[in-house]
Amino acid sequence: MKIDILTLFPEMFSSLNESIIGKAREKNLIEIDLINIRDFSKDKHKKVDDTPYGGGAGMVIKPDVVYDAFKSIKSDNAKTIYMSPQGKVLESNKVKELSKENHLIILCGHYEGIDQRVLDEIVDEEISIGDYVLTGGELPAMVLIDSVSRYIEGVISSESVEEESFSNGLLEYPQYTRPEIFLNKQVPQVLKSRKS
Ligand code: 21W
Repeated sequence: MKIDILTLFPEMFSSLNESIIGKAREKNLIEIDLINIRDFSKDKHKKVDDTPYGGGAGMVIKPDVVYDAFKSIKSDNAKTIYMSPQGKVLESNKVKELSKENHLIILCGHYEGIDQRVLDEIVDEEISIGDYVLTGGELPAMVLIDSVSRYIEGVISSESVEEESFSNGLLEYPQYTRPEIFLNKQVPQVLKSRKS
Protein backbone atom coordinates (compact mmCIF):
# COMPACT_ATOMS: atom_id res chain seq x y z
CA MET A 1 0.00 0.00 0.00
CA LYS A 2 1.09 3.53 -0.80
CA ILE A 3 0.28 6.26 1.76
CA ASP A 4 0.93 9.95 1.09
CA ILE A 5 0.61 12.31 4.05
CA LEU A 6 -0.07 16.02 3.50
CA THR A 7 0.98 17.93 6.62
CA LEU A 8 2.61 21.10 7.94
CA PHE A 9 4.52 19.00 10.50
CA PRO A 10 6.22 16.08 8.72
CA GLU A 11 8.71 15.68 11.60
CA MET A 12 5.88 14.45 13.82
CA PHE A 13 5.71 11.24 11.77
CA SER A 14 9.17 9.94 12.75
CA SER A 15 7.54 7.34 15.01
CA LEU A 16 6.44 5.54 11.84
CA ASN A 17 10.10 4.52 11.40
CA GLU A 18 9.90 2.38 14.54
CA SER A 19 8.62 -1.02 15.57
CA ILE A 20 6.19 -3.00 13.41
CA ILE A 21 5.39 -0.15 10.99
CA GLY A 22 9.09 0.60 10.51
CA LYS A 23 9.72 -3.07 9.70
CA ALA A 24 6.78 -3.14 7.26
CA ARG A 25 8.26 -0.12 5.46
CA GLU A 26 11.69 -1.79 5.27
CA LYS A 27 10.01 -4.84 3.73
CA ASN A 28 8.22 -2.53 1.24
CA LEU A 29 4.81 -3.77 2.40
CA ILE A 30 3.87 -0.12 3.03
CA GLU A 31 5.34 2.93 1.31
CA ILE A 32 4.82 6.17 3.25
CA ASP A 33 5.68 9.56 1.76
CA LEU A 34 5.45 12.86 3.64
CA ILE A 35 4.53 16.00 1.74
CA ASN A 36 5.14 19.29 3.55
CA ILE A 37 2.28 21.61 2.59
CA ARG A 38 4.53 24.60 3.33
CA ASP A 39 6.80 23.64 0.41
CA PHE A 40 3.95 24.72 -1.89
CA SER A 41 3.59 28.25 -0.54
CA LYS A 42 4.28 30.86 -3.20
CA ASP A 43 4.80 33.49 -0.53
CA LYS A 44 8.30 34.76 0.21
CA HIS A 45 7.70 34.12 3.92
CA LYS A 46 6.34 30.61 3.24
CA LYS A 47 2.97 31.68 4.60
CA VAL A 48 0.27 29.01 4.36
CA ASP A 49 -2.62 30.50 6.34
CA ASP A 50 -4.70 33.66 6.55
CA THR A 51 -7.43 35.22 8.69
CA PRO A 52 -10.94 33.76 8.29
CA TYR A 53 -13.59 35.56 6.23
CA GLY A 54 -16.39 36.57 8.59
CA GLY A 55 -14.01 36.87 11.52
CA GLY A 56 -13.39 34.53 14.42
CA ALA A 57 -10.37 33.23 16.25
CA GLY A 58 -7.41 31.55 14.63
CA MET A 59 -6.28 31.21 11.07
CA VAL A 60 -7.39 29.16 8.07
CA ILE A 61 -5.05 27.23 5.78
CA LYS A 62 -5.19 28.63 2.25
CA PRO A 63 -6.85 26.49 -0.45
CA ASP A 64 -4.32 27.01 -3.26
CA VAL A 65 -1.36 25.80 -1.19
CA VAL A 66 -3.19 22.60 -0.18
CA TYR A 67 -4.37 22.09 -3.77
CA ASP A 68 -0.87 22.42 -5.21
CA ALA A 69 0.50 20.00 -2.60
CA PHE A 70 -2.26 17.53 -3.48
CA LYS A 71 -1.62 17.86 -7.23
CA SER A 72 2.07 17.09 -6.69
CA ILE A 73 1.06 13.53 -5.77
CA LYS A 74 0.80 11.08 -8.65
CA SER A 75 -2.82 10.18 -8.03
CA ASP A 76 -4.05 7.13 -9.91
CA ASN A 77 -7.15 5.96 -8.04
CA ALA A 78 -6.19 7.15 -4.58
CA LYS A 79 -8.68 7.67 -1.78
CA THR A 80 -8.21 11.02 -0.05
CA ILE A 81 -8.98 11.17 3.67
CA TYR A 82 -9.19 14.36 5.71
CA MET A 83 -8.46 13.85 9.42
CA SER A 84 -11.09 16.08 11.01
CA PRO A 85 -12.89 16.39 14.36
CA GLN A 86 -16.12 16.64 12.34
CA GLY A 87 -15.47 13.32 10.60
CA LYS A 88 -16.97 9.92 11.22
CA VAL A 89 -15.35 8.22 14.20
CA LEU A 90 -12.95 5.47 13.12
CA GLU A 91 -14.08 1.89 13.81
CA SER A 92 -12.60 -1.50 12.97
CA ASN A 93 -14.84 -2.10 9.93
CA LYS A 94 -13.58 1.12 8.34
CA VAL A 95 -9.99 0.15 9.18
CA LYS A 96 -10.43 -3.20 7.40
CA GLU A 97 -12.09 -1.54 4.40
CA LEU A 98 -9.26 1.00 4.03
CA SER A 99 -6.61 -1.74 4.30
CA LYS A 100 -7.82 -3.03 0.91
CA GLU A 101 -7.04 0.28 -0.85
CA ASN A 102 -3.95 0.59 -3.05
CA HIS A 103 -3.28 4.24 -2.37
CA LEU A 104 -4.35 6.52 0.48
CA ILE A 105 -3.75 10.27 0.64
CA ILE A 106 -4.13 11.60 4.18
CA LEU A 107 -4.62 15.32 4.74
CA CYS A 108 -3.87 16.73 8.21
CA GLY A 109 -5.04 20.10 9.48
CA HIS A 110 -3.60 21.86 12.49
CA TYR A 111 -5.35 24.14 15.08
CA GLU A 112 -7.04 26.12 12.36
CA GLY A 113 -9.17 24.57 9.68
CA ILE A 114 -8.62 24.34 5.94
CA ASP A 115 -10.56 26.45 3.41
CA GLN A 116 -13.74 24.48 2.61
CA ARG A 117 -13.41 24.92 -1.17
CA VAL A 118 -10.30 22.76 -1.46
CA LEU A 119 -11.80 20.16 0.90
CA ASP A 120 -14.88 19.94 -1.36
CA GLU A 121 -12.59 19.45 -4.34
CA ILE A 122 -10.17 16.76 -3.10
CA VAL A 123 -11.58 14.94 -0.03
CA ASP A 124 -13.40 11.59 -0.32
CA GLU A 125 -13.86 10.91 3.40
CA GLU A 126 -13.53 12.74 6.72
CA ILE A 127 -12.38 10.66 9.66
CA SER A 128 -12.11 11.49 13.39
CA ILE A 129 -10.54 9.23 16.00
CA GLY A 130 -12.91 10.17 18.83
CA ASP A 131 -14.82 12.81 20.71
CA TYR A 132 -12.02 14.94 22.17
CA VAL A 133 -10.14 17.93 20.81
CA LEU A 134 -6.54 17.57 19.67
CA THR A 135 -4.23 20.23 18.24
CA GLY A 136 -4.02 18.68 14.79
CA GLY A 137 -4.67 15.75 12.49
CA GLU A 138 -1.15 14.31 12.72
CA LEU A 139 -1.66 11.97 15.69
CA PRO A 140 -5.01 10.81 14.27
CA ALA A 141 -3.30 10.11 10.92
CA MET A 142 -0.74 7.94 12.72
CA VAL A 143 -3.54 6.09 14.55
CA LEU A 144 -5.21 5.43 11.21
CA ILE A 145 -1.99 4.27 9.54
CA ASP A 146 -1.07 2.02 12.47
CA SER A 147 -4.49 0.36 12.58
CA VAL A 148 -4.73 -0.08 8.79
CA SER A 149 -1.17 -1.47 8.52
CA ARG A 150 -1.95 -4.43 10.79
CA TYR A 151 -4.38 -5.73 8.17
CA ILE A 152 -1.87 -5.61 5.32
CA GLU A 153 -0.62 -9.07 4.39
CA GLY A 154 2.77 -9.81 5.95
CA VAL A 155 2.87 -6.92 8.44
CA ILE A 156 1.96 -9.14 11.41
CA SER A 157 1.22 -12.85 11.56
CA SER A 158 -2.30 -13.77 10.48
CA GLU A 159 -2.66 -15.55 13.85
CA SER A 160 -2.14 -12.20 15.61
CA VAL A 161 -4.58 -10.35 13.34
CA GLU A 162 -7.33 -12.84 14.23
CA GLU A 163 -6.45 -13.07 17.91
CA GLU A 164 -6.41 -9.30 18.42
CA SER A 165 -9.55 -8.44 16.50
CA PHE A 166 -12.45 -7.18 18.60
CA SER A 167 -14.89 -8.26 15.92
CA ASN A 168 -14.74 -12.00 16.59
CA GLY A 169 -15.73 -11.54 20.24
CA LEU A 170 -12.49 -12.79 21.78
CA LEU A 171 -11.67 -11.11 25.05
CA GLU A 172 -8.28 -9.99 26.23
CA TYR A 173 -6.86 -12.02 29.12
CA PRO A 174 -4.07 -11.42 31.67
CA GLN A 175 -0.67 -12.63 30.51
CA TYR A 176 2.41 -13.82 32.36
CA THR A 177 6.02 -14.65 31.62
CA ARG A 178 9.15 -15.46 33.66
CA PRO A 179 10.04 -15.12 36.48
CA GLU A 180 7.67 -17.64 38.02
CA ILE A 181 7.59 -15.60 41.24
CA PHE A 182 7.59 -11.77 41.10
CA LEU A 183 7.14 -9.65 44.29
CA ASN A 184 5.99 -12.80 46.04
CA LYS A 185 3.28 -13.43 43.44
CA GLN A 186 3.03 -16.74 41.63
CA VAL A 187 2.03 -17.20 38.00
CA PRO A 188 -1.48 -18.81 38.04
CA GLN A 189 -1.10 -22.57 38.55
CA VAL A 190 -3.37 -23.41 35.61
CA LEU A 191 -0.92 -21.79 33.15
CA LYS A 192 2.22 -23.49 34.49
CA SER A 193 1.37 -26.98 33.32
CA ARG A 194 0.76 -25.77 29.75
CA LYS A 195 3.50 -25.99 27.17
CA SER A 196 3.52 -23.19 24.58
C1 21W B 1 -9.40 20.98 16.47
C2 21W B 1 -9.08 21.20 14.14
C3 21W B 1 -10.52 21.81 16.39
C4 21W B 1 -10.19 22.04 14.04
C5 21W B 1 -14.76 27.44 13.32
C6 21W B 1 -15.06 26.32 12.60
C7 21W B 1 -8.32 15.46 13.26
C8 21W B 1 -9.06 15.52 15.45
C9 21W B 1 -8.42 16.25 14.39
C10 21W B 1 -8.69 20.70 15.34
C11 21W B 1 -10.92 22.34 15.18
C12 21W B 1 -9.42 14.21 15.04
C13 21W B 1 -13.26 26.00 13.67
C14 21W B 1 -10.33 13.66 17.09
C15 21W B 1 -9.42 15.86 16.80
C16 21W B 1 -7.90 17.64 14.35
C17 21W B 1 -7.51 19.81 15.41
C18 21W B 1 -12.10 23.24 15.10
C19 21W B 1 -12.03 25.36 14.23
N1 21W B 1 -13.62 27.20 13.96
N2 21W B 1 -10.05 13.28 15.86
N3 21W B 1 -14.09 25.46 12.83
N4 21W B 1 -10.03 14.91 17.55
N5 21W B 1 -7.92 18.41 15.44
N6 21W B 1 -12.08 24.02 13.95
O1 21W B 1 -9.17 16.96 17.29
O2 21W B 1 -7.46 18.11 13.32
S1 21W B 1 -8.99 13.94 13.44
